[in-house]
Parts: sequence; structure tokens; C-alpha cells
Amino acid sequence: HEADAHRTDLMTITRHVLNEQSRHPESKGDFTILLSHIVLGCKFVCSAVNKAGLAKLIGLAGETNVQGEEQKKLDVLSNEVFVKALVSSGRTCILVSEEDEEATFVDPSLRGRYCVVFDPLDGSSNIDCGVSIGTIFGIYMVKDKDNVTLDEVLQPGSNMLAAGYCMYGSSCTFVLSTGSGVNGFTLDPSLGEFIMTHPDIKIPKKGKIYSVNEGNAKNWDGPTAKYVEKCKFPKDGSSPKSLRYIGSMVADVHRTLLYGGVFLYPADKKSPNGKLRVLYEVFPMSFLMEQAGGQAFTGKQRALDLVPSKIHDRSPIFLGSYDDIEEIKALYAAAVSNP
Ligand code: P6P
Repeated sequence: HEADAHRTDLMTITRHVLNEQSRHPESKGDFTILLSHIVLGCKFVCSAVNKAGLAKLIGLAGETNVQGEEQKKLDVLSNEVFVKALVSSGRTCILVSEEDEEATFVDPSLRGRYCVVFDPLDGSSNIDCGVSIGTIFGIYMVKDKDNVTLDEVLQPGSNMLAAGYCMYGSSCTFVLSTGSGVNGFTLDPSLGEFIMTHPDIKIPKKGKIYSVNEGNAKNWDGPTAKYVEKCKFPKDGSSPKSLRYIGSMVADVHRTLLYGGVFLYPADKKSPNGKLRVLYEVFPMSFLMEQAGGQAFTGKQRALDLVPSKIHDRSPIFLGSYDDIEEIKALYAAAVSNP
């Protein structure tokens, strides 16, 4: 009855995190409660995103409804849901959202020990054409929740204790690491629960795919241009890599995590720090990549060693299969030793 046992032994996210928590006897379940509120936000967004197409017909998010009222854009709506869920969890003290210029300092009466940095709906410009989008988040823990300053979130990504994303695509997939490996869960809409479908994800050591916006090629620096050239015209007689670029970070990173290869958003002449944000795009995806046996590099250093000076700082990012990133690091090192 192995198959039956599998079918009836439902490994939900909550059960998985409780198992992980048993490894940290000091924790009092606060993290589990925090995560359950993040999961609630994702379930809401999943439902709203799936209705988005229909919304055009019945005038919901982002459209004017029958009363002619301007409905909130889906990313604004998602942000409000996450902020309210995180504040009401009573486990957070600072929130940094892609949607909010300033950080949110939670009222002392509702404060907890965690800081959450998140992009509630990354890639939202892709909603109207039905391309997968996602929520990305990272979690820091503060030492003393009663006098927190912004410095608590201007920390290197290596201080994060957890990170993850939820991808709203053909199915709703939640990928999470709490520092001991990466696990994937898929929403079962009939249960309203995320069930573990991808235990202990490991990224292939080397991949056959590169993922970059080739439209920026004119502005790339030497090492990036050399690396992409190598992908397309390998000198060692191996076959060229395939290019896959969706333009939605969560979708591009999820494919990279499962299939291997590299995802690049390099610096270029127009944007010397690249485009992607350190706290709630670069750090969480870099955390996951390392936990899955891959690497994440900024062109200058290990991505998780970066220390942001402002909450919306950007950084170039090269992440993915271990061996492929080694090649990129070698090209940048060579450029330093003979510019
Ligand atoms: P470009 C989406 O707008 C986003 O923030 C990421 O999700 C995605 O990886 C990137 O920007 C795409 O940027 O310049 O290639 O369109």
C-alpha cells in the first residue's frame, strides 16, 4: 500500500516547517506562524491572478468595475494583502516591499522578531499576456525587537534565515529554504493546501541553458559578452547552449533551479548596478541557489556577501549551476588581472 500511504500521508508546508522547527528546540513556533501568514498571502494572490484574465470581463483588479470605480492594480492589491497578513501575524517588526518606497515599522503592540523583505508580485507587467509571475521573499531575524532600526534589514543575504518564492503559473508552486536544503510544494486547490511535490531540490552541476535579455547585448561589459559568446559559439566543439528567457524572474529562476544552466541580469553601460533589487530579488534567489548546490555571483563577489546601503539597492546577478557560474567567475577574474 506504498502508493496509498503516499496519498494519505500529506506533507503540507506547515507540517514540513514544524519538522524543521524540531531541529531548533529554542524556537517557539513563531517562524511557523510567520510562514503560515506568507502562505495565506500567496493563496490569495494565486486566486486573484488566476481570475485576472476574467477580471477584464467582469471588471476586477486593475480595471474599472461596473460602477466605474478604478480597481486596484493586482500588484498593489497583492502588496496590501501581504502587508496586512504579515503585520497581523504579530511576528514581524520591519517589512520592506518592492511596492513601498519606505520600510514599514510594525506597531510595537504587534511586533515580533522577524523582518520580511518581499516583492509581492514580481514580473507583474506580464500578467496581461498570461506569463507566469511570482512572489519573492526573504526573512531576517532581529536580536532585539523593541528597538529596531533600518540596519536590521541592511544586512548581507548570508544573514537571512529563510527565503522562497511562489510562482503563479500553470500550477501554483511554492519553493522554500529555511537553511537546510530546498523543497517545492504545489497548491492543491481542492484542499487549499500546498503539498510537497519537489523534495530536496538540487540544481544540476552544469546546464545546457543560458537565460539573459539579449536585447541588452550592445551595453554588456567584456566578461558577460565573452561568456554569452561562448554559450553560442563554444570553442571546445561542444554543442551551443539553448537560450530561454521569459522575462519574469521567478519563472526564469524556477526553470534554472529544476533544469540547470544560468540566469544572468548583468550590469551594463545604462544600468551599472543591473536592474534586479538586492533585498527581495537577488538575495532570496541566491540563497535558494546555494542551498540547492548552485552559486550566485555579482560580477565582483558572492551575491550573499553584498551589504545593501539602501532598501531598494540593485545589483548585477549571475546565478545557477555550480560549474557554469565558475566559468563566469573566471572570466571576471581574468578581466581584473588584465583589464
Ligand atoms: P528585462 C520583471 O519586470 C523583472 O523585474 C524581473 O521579473 C525580470 O527578470 C526582469 O525584470 C526582466 O527585465 O529588462 O529583461 O525586461
